[in-house]
Amino acid sequence: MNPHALLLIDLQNDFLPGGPLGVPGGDEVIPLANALIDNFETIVATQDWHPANHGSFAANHPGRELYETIDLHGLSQTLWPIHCVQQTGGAYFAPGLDTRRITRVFPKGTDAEIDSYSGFFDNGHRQSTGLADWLRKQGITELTICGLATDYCVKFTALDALAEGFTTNLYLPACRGVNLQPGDVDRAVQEIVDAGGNLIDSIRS
Ligand code: VGL
Ligand code: ZN
Repeated sequence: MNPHALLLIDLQNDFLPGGPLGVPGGDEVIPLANALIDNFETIVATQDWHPANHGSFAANHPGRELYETIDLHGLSQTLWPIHCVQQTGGAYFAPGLDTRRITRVFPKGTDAEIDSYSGFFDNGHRQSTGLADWLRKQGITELTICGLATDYCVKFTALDALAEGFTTNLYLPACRGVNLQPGDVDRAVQEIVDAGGNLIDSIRS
């Protein structure tokens, strides 16, 4: 078994341009993700998968504004447009994504009370998705990560991957970010590098 797995982050319709949380250029990563898939044996995908009453949706906080930061049960929470509601089209993988060889999907953000940017843990590090244990059970020691959005779910997944001891590569050509504040994406990439992540711009499995 090849110990190097591909980790695809939130390649879902609602994060593509035109979606409620459309990431600029998000559609451009789909063909690059497909090319990566051809180079790996173990391919894991995360899926943002919220109940309709999720606490990260501005619409569930009357009087609050989109993109405002609130305190949600003790954690700082950005308020997002309604996105990736379970069993709705926006939560499904991008139609162009070659899902046939995805080994396993890890849903996240399923608890209405707490958001989950990382594919490994919720934002309070209270509950694990089981991803790290599953990877270790497969003999995986190295991850190449790409997807959406660089400054949220990709960033926190990569930081947790490093903290969990995985050799972590960020394939930047297939990452796009939100940049709510100018420079957020650049700062996210720097944080990943500072934590020990490798930036890669070519495929090496
Ligand atoms: C994401 C904001 C809210 C992401 C998910 O996939 O980066 N961002 N939910
Ligand atoms: Zn979300």
